[in-house]
Amino acid sequence: MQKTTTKRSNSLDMPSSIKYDVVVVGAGFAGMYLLHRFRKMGLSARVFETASSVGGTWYWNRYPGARCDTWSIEYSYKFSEELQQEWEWSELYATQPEIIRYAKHVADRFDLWKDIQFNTTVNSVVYDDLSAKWTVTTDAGDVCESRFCVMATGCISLPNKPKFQGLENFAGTWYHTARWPDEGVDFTGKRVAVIGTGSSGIQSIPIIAEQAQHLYVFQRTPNYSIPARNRLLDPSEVKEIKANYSEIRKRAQTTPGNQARLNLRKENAIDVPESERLKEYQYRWNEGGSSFIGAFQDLLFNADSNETAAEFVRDRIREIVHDPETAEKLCPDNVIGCKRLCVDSNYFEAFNRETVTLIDVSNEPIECIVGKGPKVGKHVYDVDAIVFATGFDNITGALLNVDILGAKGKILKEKWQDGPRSYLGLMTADFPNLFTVTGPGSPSVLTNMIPTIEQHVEWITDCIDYVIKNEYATIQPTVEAEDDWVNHVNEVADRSLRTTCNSWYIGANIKGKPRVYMPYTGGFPAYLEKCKAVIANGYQGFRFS
Ligand code: FAD
Ligand code: N01
Repeated sequence: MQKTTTKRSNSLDMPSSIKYDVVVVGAGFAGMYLLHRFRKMGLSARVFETASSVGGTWYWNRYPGARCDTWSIEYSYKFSEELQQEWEWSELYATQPEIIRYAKHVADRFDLWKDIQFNTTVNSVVYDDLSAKWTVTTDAGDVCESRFCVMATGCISLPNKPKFQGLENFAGTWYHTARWPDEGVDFTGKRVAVIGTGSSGIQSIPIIAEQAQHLYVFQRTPNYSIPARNRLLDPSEVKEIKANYSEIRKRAQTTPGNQARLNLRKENAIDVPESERLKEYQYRWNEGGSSFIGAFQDLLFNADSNETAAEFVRDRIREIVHDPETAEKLCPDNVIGCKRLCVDSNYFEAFNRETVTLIDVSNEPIECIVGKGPKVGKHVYDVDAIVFATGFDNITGALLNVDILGAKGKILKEKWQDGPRSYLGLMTADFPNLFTVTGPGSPSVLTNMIPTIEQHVEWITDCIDYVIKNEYATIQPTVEAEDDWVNHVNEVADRSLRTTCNSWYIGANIKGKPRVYMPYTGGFPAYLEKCKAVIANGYQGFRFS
């Protein structure tokens, strides 16, 4: 279909409005694949992206040590057999630069660049009841009209920059891991503070520790972390994987995390003798990576079972870290796997350096930042640089950062003020023809995200195709279907141990955010079946106009 330029009739001062069939917000792996699919459907599509290039997460998170902790072979698109055969991953866990090279290769291969408008942030997305169209406005002054709108704004994309009082007085330089300078930062000879010990802190701390004259790590909550045991991929291993790629991808879909390597064992930890449990934990610890949590199927459901795995990891921390007091401070006491399990390369080992000091701020928080650095109680830590590894406003943050107004002037922020309400994480009632990729209520961040994103993109594009072919004007979920799904998402989450800690999954990291477990914990296979059944039953739970 052709795009046309029209003048908005209601105001002579308004910029000209361009019409598209679809507008996509975000050019990460979700936005890129959406564009490819819409093109194949013959639709005119425009992607708006704040960044100056593709890759989303991997464009922004360039901090030292940034790499995926999903097996690179699986953390990649599967929609094109040619693509997955031609691309060569060099390591078990790909580095940020390698993932960006991959994203650019995809953009080249499928000729995506020309329909992506970079350096442009979408400010508002407003539905017009009469025309059944969305008006999208950007900070660059674009105003465009589209029939469908897909928010591919990312689950982990809006940085959480904690509002430390006095930061503006800090005499040194500060950074956020998710907005790292392109040219990199050399900490050689510098005194550095890292605030935050989630996945980003845990990946960057060992590398900053190698460079810094002295590193102070400010830890509010210790985290469980499993060694990555990253290594180069052997060419013969890659050849074998490529020969069986579709098998591996199919197997992944039968696992809760959409990841074949996770390898969930069917037994319960509590049912096997202690010696066998320890053997399994040791095996997985030696293998490395997040498949540790797949050691037994009840680890995230039975507190006693969970404690056996948690204590195993604490014992490894006590073994690695020489100073017993530091080791104890690094030992988490919550449920393992409740917060996202971290994967590291020499994280705990970094605390054996004389130049690394762990500052426990669990009881006494960082009061403020003064000219010299962070102040805790009476002590000021005199540093040249502060690294905020303080995470994100996850899942709903980037979405609600856009002013989204639906049918009859409904405001998404208001609708979701007590927590997100979505049918399958794909659509929300009263916002016709507006889709979300990996939205709240979908397995999203609990899975290997690229193939999970593909499943959403395919569902959304097939749905739009259905709407067009059947000559409907709009589609949206019914309130009943949405309520049922939200209740189901909550029930399933409550059955697990996942709601027992202050994780970002539950919105606990952002002041004032409603405490609702946002991702779907029922596992990828159950979710996939539900999505297929909805279509098989004529888009059950949706209504058309
Ligand atoms: P994103 O990659 O977040 O892209 C969203 C894009 O939308 C961004 O480029 C953003 O700039 C843009 N955007 C947002 N709002 C607007 C707006 N208003 N206007 C214009 N543009 C906008 N997942 C895994 O499965 N395995 C891993 O190992 C893994 N590692 C990770 C490591 C890090 C450091 C982080 C932060 C996340 C990691 N993730 C991992 C999750 C990761 O976010 C997803 O795997 C995936 O990259 C998400 O792709 P996306 O396209 O949905 O979103
Ligand atoms: O963010 P986080 P992240 N004072 O929210 C602390 C993905 N990811 O960027 O736990 C002191 O996990 C906060 O403390 P607490 C992955 O999904 C993946 O590390 O709230 N501390 C916590 O320690 C991950 O889960 C990969 O008590 C403060 C830290 O900051 C998600 O992105 C790599 C504070 C934030 O941890 C987010 O990870 C990186 C304060 N005022 C990211 N405010 C890989 O796959 C916050 N903190 C490898």
